[in-house]
Amino acid sequence: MQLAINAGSMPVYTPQSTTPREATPGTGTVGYSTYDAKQSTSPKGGLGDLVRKDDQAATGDKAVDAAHDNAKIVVDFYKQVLGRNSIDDKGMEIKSVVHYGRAYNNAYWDGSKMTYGDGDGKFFAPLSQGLDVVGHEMTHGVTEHTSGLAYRGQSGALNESWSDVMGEIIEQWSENRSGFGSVDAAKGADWLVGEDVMTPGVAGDALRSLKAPGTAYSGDTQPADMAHYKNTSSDNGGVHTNSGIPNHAAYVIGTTIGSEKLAKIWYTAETSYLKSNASFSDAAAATIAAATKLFGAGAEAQAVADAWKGVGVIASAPPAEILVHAAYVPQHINYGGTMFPSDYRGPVTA
Ligand SMILES: [Ca+2]
Ligand SMILES: [Ca+2]
Ligand SMILES: [Zn+2]
Repeated sequence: MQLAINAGSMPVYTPQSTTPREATPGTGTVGYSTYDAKQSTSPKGGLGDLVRKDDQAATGDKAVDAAHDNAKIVVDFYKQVLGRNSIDDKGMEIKSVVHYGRAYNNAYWDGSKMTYGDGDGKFFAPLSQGLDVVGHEMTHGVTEHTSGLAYRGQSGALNESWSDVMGEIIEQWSENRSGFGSVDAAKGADWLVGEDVMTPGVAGDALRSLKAPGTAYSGDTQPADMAHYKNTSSDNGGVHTNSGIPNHAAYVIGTTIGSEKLAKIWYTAETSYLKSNASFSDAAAATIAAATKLFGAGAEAQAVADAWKGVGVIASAPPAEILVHAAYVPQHINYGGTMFPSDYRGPVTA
Protein backbone atom coordinates (compact mmCIF):
# COMPACT_ATOMS: atom_id res chain seq x y z
CA MET A 1 0.00 0.00 0.00
CA GLN A 2 1.24 3.44 -0.90
CA LEU A 3 1.49 5.34 2.34
CA ALA A 4 3.61 8.27 1.27
CA ILE A 5 1.94 11.26 -0.26
CA ASN A 6 3.10 13.62 -2.96
CA ALA A 7 2.76 16.93 -1.20
CA GLY A 8 3.70 18.85 -4.28
CA SER A 9 0.82 17.78 -6.48
CA MET A 10 -2.62 19.26 -6.55
CA PRO A 11 -5.24 16.89 -5.23
CA VAL A 12 -7.78 15.93 -7.84
CA TYR A 13 -11.06 14.76 -6.48
CA THR A 14 -13.04 12.39 -8.65
CA PRO A 15 -16.55 11.82 -7.42
CA GLN A 16 -17.68 8.23 -7.39
CA SER A 17 -21.19 9.12 -8.41
CA THR A 18 -23.06 12.22 -9.48
CA THR A 19 -26.25 11.05 -7.83
CA PRO A 20 -26.87 13.05 -4.65
CA ARG A 21 -27.34 11.04 -1.52
CA GLU A 22 -30.82 11.41 -0.09
CA ALA A 23 -30.78 12.65 3.47
CA THR A 24 -33.03 10.94 6.00
CA PRO A 25 -34.33 13.61 8.35
CA GLY A 26 -34.11 12.95 12.05
CA THR A 27 -37.48 11.67 13.16
CA GLY A 28 -38.58 9.30 15.86
CA THR A 29 -36.95 8.50 19.16
CA VAL A 30 -33.61 6.80 19.45
CA GLY A 31 -33.44 3.93 21.93
CA TYR A 32 -30.56 3.32 24.32
CA SER A 33 -29.57 0.02 25.91
CA THR A 34 -26.57 -0.30 28.17
CA TYR A 35 -25.25 -3.71 29.20
CA ASP A 36 -22.94 -5.00 31.93
CA ALA A 37 -20.46 -7.60 30.67
CA LYS A 38 -19.47 -8.33 34.30
CA GLN A 39 -15.76 -8.34 33.40
CA SER A 40 -16.19 -11.11 30.88
CA THR A 41 -14.77 -10.93 27.35
CA SER A 42 -17.55 -13.25 26.17
CA PRO A 43 -20.61 -11.94 28.01
CA LYS A 44 -23.96 -13.63 28.01
CA GLY A 45 -25.68 -13.22 24.65
CA GLY A 46 -22.66 -11.28 23.42
CA LEU A 47 -23.77 -8.25 25.43
CA GLY A 48 -24.18 -9.16 29.10
CA ASP A 49 -27.01 -8.07 31.38
CA LEU A 50 -29.21 -5.18 30.28
CA VAL A 51 -28.82 -2.72 33.18
CA ARG A 52 -30.19 0.58 31.88
CA LYS A 53 -32.61 1.36 29.08
CA ASP A 54 -33.80 4.56 27.41
CA ASP A 55 -34.91 7.13 29.99
CA GLN A 56 -34.47 4.93 33.05
CA ALA A 57 -32.85 6.61 36.04
CA ALA A 58 -29.15 6.35 36.76
CA THR A 59 -28.04 3.02 38.23
CA GLY A 60 -25.28 4.35 40.47
CA ASP A 61 -22.69 2.37 38.53
CA LYS A 62 -20.47 5.12 37.14
CA ALA A 63 -19.27 3.20 34.09
CA VAL A 64 -22.84 2.21 33.16
CA ASP A 65 -24.27 5.66 33.68
CA ALA A 66 -21.45 7.42 31.85
CA ALA A 67 -21.83 5.15 28.81
CA HIS A 68 -25.60 5.66 28.77
CA ASP A 69 -25.60 9.43 29.36
CA ASN A 70 -22.68 10.15 27.07
CA ALA A 71 -24.28 8.14 24.26
CA LYS A 72 -27.34 10.37 24.53
CA ILE A 73 -25.20 13.51 24.33
CA VAL A 74 -23.50 12.21 21.19
CA VAL A 75 -26.83 11.41 19.52
CA ASP A 76 -28.17 14.83 20.56
CA PHE A 77 -25.14 16.55 19.05
CA TYR A 78 -25.46 14.70 15.76
CA LYS A 79 -29.16 15.54 15.62
CA GLN A 80 -29.14 19.14 16.81
CA VAL A 81 -25.93 20.36 15.16
CA LEU A 82 -25.70 18.13 12.10
CA GLY A 83 -29.27 16.91 11.53
CA ARG A 84 -28.33 13.23 11.71
CA ASN A 85 -30.73 10.67 13.18
CA SER A 86 -28.46 8.38 15.24
CA ILE A 87 -25.44 6.49 13.95
CA ASP A 88 -27.08 5.18 10.79
CA ASP A 89 -29.26 8.29 10.17
CA LYS A 90 -32.24 5.96 10.48
CA GLY A 91 -32.66 6.13 14.25
CA MET A 92 -30.74 2.98 15.14
CA GLU A 93 -30.76 1.91 18.78
CA ILE A 94 -27.58 2.71 20.66
CA LYS A 95 -26.10 -0.30 22.44
CA SER A 96 -23.23 0.07 24.89
CA VAL A 97 -21.37 -2.68 26.78
CA VAL A 98 -19.36 -1.71 29.87
CA HIS A 99 -17.21 -3.63 32.36
CA TYR A 100 -15.82 -5.57 29.41
CA GLY A 101 -12.95 -7.81 30.51
CA ARG A 102 -10.67 -7.29 33.46
CA ALA A 103 -8.66 -4.06 33.58
CA TYR A 104 -9.19 -3.77 29.83
CA ASN A 105 -7.45 -0.60 28.58
CA ASN A 106 -9.43 0.07 25.43
CA ALA A 107 -12.80 0.81 23.85
CA TYR A 108 -14.14 -0.08 20.42
CA TRP A 109 -16.98 0.03 17.94
CA ASP A 110 -17.62 -3.30 16.19
CA GLY A 111 -20.27 -2.41 13.67
CA SER A 112 -23.27 -2.72 15.99
CA LYS A 113 -22.33 -1.52 19.48
CA MET A 114 -19.76 0.24 21.65
CA THR A 115 -17.68 -1.73 24.13
CA TYR A 116 -15.73 -0.16 26.99
CA GLY A 117 -13.14 -1.60 29.33
CA ASP A 118 -12.80 -0.53 32.94
CA GLY A 119 -9.16 0.35 32.51
CA ASP A 120 -6.57 -0.92 34.94
CA GLY A 121 -6.87 2.13 37.19
CA LYS A 122 -3.30 3.13 36.39
CA PHE A 123 -3.31 3.91 32.68
CA PHE A 124 -7.07 4.31 32.37
CA ALA A 125 -10.24 4.87 34.35
CA PRO A 126 -13.40 3.24 32.88
CA LEU A 127 -13.32 4.46 29.31
CA SER A 128 -17.01 5.34 29.02
CA GLN A 129 -16.35 8.23 31.40
CA GLY A 130 -14.70 10.22 28.63
CA LEU A 131 -17.32 11.93 26.47
CA ASP A 132 -14.73 12.42 23.75
CA VAL A 133 -13.99 8.68 23.89
CA VAL A 134 -17.68 7.84 23.52
CA GLY A 135 -17.99 10.37 20.70
CA HIS A 136 -14.91 8.82 19.09
CA GLU A 137 -16.39 5.30 19.13
CA MET A 138 -19.82 6.39 17.92
CA THR A 139 -18.26 8.43 15.12
CA HIS A 140 -16.62 5.20 13.93
CA GLY A 141 -20.20 4.04 13.45
CA VAL A 142 -21.15 7.19 11.54
CA THR A 143 -18.09 6.76 9.34
CA GLU A 144 -19.05 3.17 8.66
CA HIS A 145 -22.48 4.31 7.47
CA THR A 146 -21.18 7.20 5.34
CA SER A 147 -17.72 7.39 3.80
CA GLY A 148 -16.75 3.87 4.86
CA LEU A 149 -13.11 4.96 5.19
CA ALA A 150 -11.09 1.74 5.03
CA TYR A 151 -9.23 1.06 8.28
CA ARG A 152 -5.75 0.94 6.84
CA GLY A 153 -3.05 3.43 5.80
CA GLN A 154 -4.12 6.99 5.10
CA SER A 155 -7.83 6.20 4.83
CA GLY A 156 -7.55 4.47 8.20
CA ALA A 157 -5.74 7.45 9.71
CA LEU A 158 -8.54 9.66 8.37
CA ASN A 159 -11.08 7.30 9.95
CA GLU A 160 -9.27 7.66 13.29
CA SER A 161 -8.94 11.40 12.87
CA TRP A 162 -12.63 11.92 12.08
CA SER A 163 -13.42 10.10 15.32
CA ASP A 164 -10.95 12.18 17.34
CA VAL A 165 -12.11 15.47 15.84
CA MET A 166 -15.84 14.82 16.24
CA GLY A 167 -15.36 13.34 19.71
CA GLU A 168 -13.53 16.45 20.88
CA ILE A 169 -16.01 18.82 19.21
CA ILE A 170 -18.92 16.99 20.85
CA GLU A 171 -17.23 17.53 24.21
CA GLN A 172 -16.73 21.23 23.43
CA TRP A 173 -20.44 21.52 22.54
CA SER A 174 -21.54 19.71 25.68
CA GLU A 175 -19.38 21.81 27.98
CA ASN A 176 -20.21 25.21 26.45
CA ARG A 177 -23.42 25.13 24.41
CA SER A 178 -24.01 28.88 24.51
CA GLY A 179 -20.51 29.72 23.35
CA PHE A 180 -20.14 26.82 20.95
CA GLY A 181 -19.30 27.98 17.47
CA SER A 182 -17.35 31.08 18.41
CA VAL A 183 -13.68 31.31 17.57
CA ASP A 184 -12.97 32.33 21.16
CA ALA A 185 -14.60 29.17 22.48
CA ALA A 186 -12.52 27.06 20.10
CA LYS A 187 -9.35 28.85 21.13
CA GLY A 188 -10.22 28.26 24.77
CA ALA A 189 -10.71 24.51 24.38
CA ASP A 190 -7.90 22.10 25.19
CA TRP A 191 -8.31 19.94 22.04
CA LEU A 192 -7.23 16.87 24.01
CA VAL A 193 -8.72 13.41 23.54
CA GLY A 194 -9.11 11.10 26.52
CA GLU A 195 -8.01 13.57 29.21
CA ASP A 196 -10.82 12.47 31.54
CA VAL A 197 -9.92 8.78 31.50
CA MET A 198 -6.17 8.62 30.97
CA THR A 199 -3.86 7.99 33.94
CA PRO A 200 -6.19 8.94 36.82
CA GLY A 201 -3.11 9.54 38.96
CA VAL A 202 -1.44 11.95 36.52
CA ALA A 203 -2.90 15.40 35.84
CA GLY A 204 -2.78 17.25 32.54
CA ASP A 205 -2.08 14.42 30.16
CA ALA A 206 -4.29 12.83 27.50
CA LEU A 207 -4.22 10.16 24.86
CA ARG A 208 -3.95 12.54 21.93
CA SER A 209 -3.57 16.27 21.37
CA LEU A 210 -5.03 17.91 18.27
CA LYS A 211 -3.39 21.19 19.20
CA ALA A 212 0.08 19.69 19.53
CA PRO A 213 0.21 16.08 18.29
CA GLY A 214 3.10 14.19 19.87
CA THR A 215 2.84 15.95 23.25
CA ALA A 216 -0.25 14.36 24.84
CA TYR A 217 1.80 12.02 27.04
CA SER A 218 5.39 10.88 27.40
CA GLY A 219 5.08 8.11 24.81
CA ASP A 220 3.05 10.05 22.23
CA THR A 221 4.66 9.65 18.79
CA GLN A 222 2.01 11.33 16.64
CA PRO A 223 3.31 13.54 13.83
CA ALA A 224 1.74 16.97 13.26
CA ASP A 225 2.78 17.32 9.62
CA MET A 226 3.76 15.32 6.54
CA ALA A 227 7.47 15.89 7.14
CA HIS A 228 7.14 13.53 10.11
CA TYR A 229 4.77 11.01 8.50
CA LYS A 230 5.35 7.49 9.88
CA ASN A 231 5.81 4.82 7.22
CA THR A 232 4.99 1.68 9.18
CA SER A 233 3.14 -1.59 8.73
CA SER A 234 2.10 -1.87 12.38
CA ASP A 235 -1.23 -0.57 13.68
CA ASN A 236 -2.82 -1.04 10.23
CA GLY A 237 -0.22 1.27 8.76
CA GLY A 238 -0.11 3.78 11.58
CA VAL A 239 -3.81 4.65 11.75
CA HIS A 240 -3.45 5.87 15.35
CA THR A 241 -0.24 7.81 14.71
CA ASN A 242 -0.57 9.50 11.31
CA SER A 243 -4.05 10.64 12.33
CA GLY A 244 -2.13 13.42 14.09
CA ILE A 245 -1.70 15.15 10.73
CA PRO A 246 -5.41 15.57 9.83
CA ASN A 247 -6.10 16.11 13.54
CA HIS A 248 -3.82 19.11 13.59
CA ALA A 249 -5.28 20.49 10.36
CA ALA A 250 -8.72 20.30 12.01
CA TYR A 251 -7.45 22.10 15.10
CA VAL A 252 -6.07 24.93 12.98
CA ILE A 253 -9.37 25.23 11.11
CA GLY A 254 -11.45 25.10 14.29
CA THR A 255 -9.48 27.86 15.96
CA THR A 256 -9.76 29.97 12.79
CA ILE A 257 -13.48 29.67 11.95
CA GLY A 258 -14.94 28.00 15.07
CA SER A 259 -15.73 24.40 15.93
CA GLU A 260 -19.34 24.45 14.70
CA LYS A 261 -18.30 25.30 11.15
CA LEU A 262 -15.48 22.76 11.44
CA ALA A 263 -17.98 20.08 12.48
CA LYS A 264 -20.33 20.91 9.60
CA ILE A 265 -17.52 20.90 7.07
CA TRP A 266 -16.09 17.60 8.36
CA TYR A 267 -19.53 16.01 8.44
CA THR A 268 -20.44 17.22 4.95
CA ALA A 269 -17.12 15.91 3.64
CA GLU A 270 -17.83 12.56 5.23
CA THR A 271 -21.40 12.25 4.01
CA SER A 272 -21.00 13.77 0.55
CA TYR A 273 -17.44 13.60 -0.70
CA LEU A 274 -15.04 11.21 0.99
CA LYS A 275 -14.58 7.81 -0.57
CA SER A 276 -13.57 4.70 1.33
CA ASN A 277 -10.04 4.70 -0.08
CA ALA A 278 -9.42 8.42 0.43
CA SER A 279 -5.87 9.67 0.92
CA PHE A 280 -4.96 12.74 2.95
CA SER A 281 -4.99 14.86 -0.21
CA ASP A 282 -8.43 13.48 -1.08
CA ALA A 283 -9.56 14.57 2.39
CA ALA A 284 -8.14 18.03 1.73
CA ALA A 285 -10.09 18.23 -1.52
CA ALA A 286 -13.25 16.85 0.09
CA THR A 287 -13.19 19.29 3.00
CA ILE A 288 -12.43 22.26 0.76
CA ALA A 289 -15.36 21.19 -1.41
CA ALA A 290 -17.58 20.82 1.66
CA ALA A 291 -16.60 24.26 2.97
CA THR A 292 -17.33 25.79 -0.42
CA LYS A 293 -20.67 24.00 -0.66
CA LEU A 294 -21.70 25.17 2.83
CA PHE A 295 -20.24 28.67 3.00
CA GLY A 296 -19.26 29.64 -0.54
CA ALA A 297 -15.79 30.26 -1.89
CA GLY A 298 -14.81 32.47 1.03
CA ALA A 299 -12.93 32.59 4.29
CA GLU A 300 -14.02 29.13 5.42
CA ALA A 301 -12.79 27.31 2.30
CA GLN A 302 -9.62 29.36 2.46
CA ALA A 303 -9.07 28.41 6.11
CA VAL A 304 -9.50 24.74 5.24
CA ALA A 305 -7.07 24.94 2.32
CA ASP A 306 -4.53 26.91 4.36
CA ALA A 307 -4.63 24.34 7.18
CA TRP A 308 -4.00 21.41 4.83
CA LYS A 309 -1.15 23.37 3.28
CA GLY A 310 0.18 24.10 6.76
CA VAL A 311 0.53 20.42 7.61
CA GLY A 312 2.10 19.69 4.21
CA VAL A 313 -0.69 17.64 2.66
CA ILE A 314 -1.26 19.97 -0.28
CA ALA A 315 0.94 22.57 -1.87
CA SER A 316 -1.91 24.59 -3.31
CA ALA A 317 -5.68 24.54 -3.13
CA PRO A 318 -7.67 22.83 -5.89
CA PRO A 319 -10.07 25.04 -7.82
CA ALA A 320 -13.31 24.94 -5.90
CA GLU A 321 -15.50 24.74 -8.99
CA ILE A 322 -14.30 21.24 -9.80
CA LEU A 323 -15.16 20.08 -6.32
CA VAL A 324 -18.51 21.64 -5.50
CA HIS A 325 -21.59 19.56 -6.17
CA ALA A 326 -19.59 16.38 -6.59
CA ALA A 327 -21.82 14.01 -4.67
CA TYR A 328 -21.01 10.57 -3.40
CA VAL A 329 -23.25 7.62 -2.62
CA PRO A 330 -21.77 5.97 0.48
CA GLN A 331 -21.29 2.28 0.80
CA HIS A 332 -21.73 0.27 3.95
CA ILE A 333 -18.52 -1.38 5.03
CA ASN A 334 -18.32 -3.22 8.32
CA TYR A 335 -14.83 -2.82 9.65
CA GLY A 336 -15.01 -1.66 13.28
CA GLY A 337 -12.56 0.68 14.93
CA THR A 338 -10.73 0.86 18.23
CA MET A 339 -9.63 3.67 20.47
CA PHE A 340 -6.00 2.54 20.41
CA PRO A 341 -3.87 0.07 18.48
CA SER A 342 -4.92 -3.50 19.18
CA ASP A 343 -1.48 -4.28 20.57
CA TYR A 344 -1.63 -1.27 22.85
CA ARG A 345 -0.09 -1.96 26.26
CA GLY A 346 -0.53 1.41 27.91
CA PRO A 347 1.03 4.80 27.32
CA VAL A 348 4.15 4.35 29.45
CA THR A 349 5.24 0.93 28.26
CA ALA A 350 4.06 1.20 24.63
CA1 LIG B 1 -11.35 16.26 25.32
CA1 LIG C 1 -4.35 11.76 33.56
ZN1 LIG D 1 -10.71 4.73 16.95
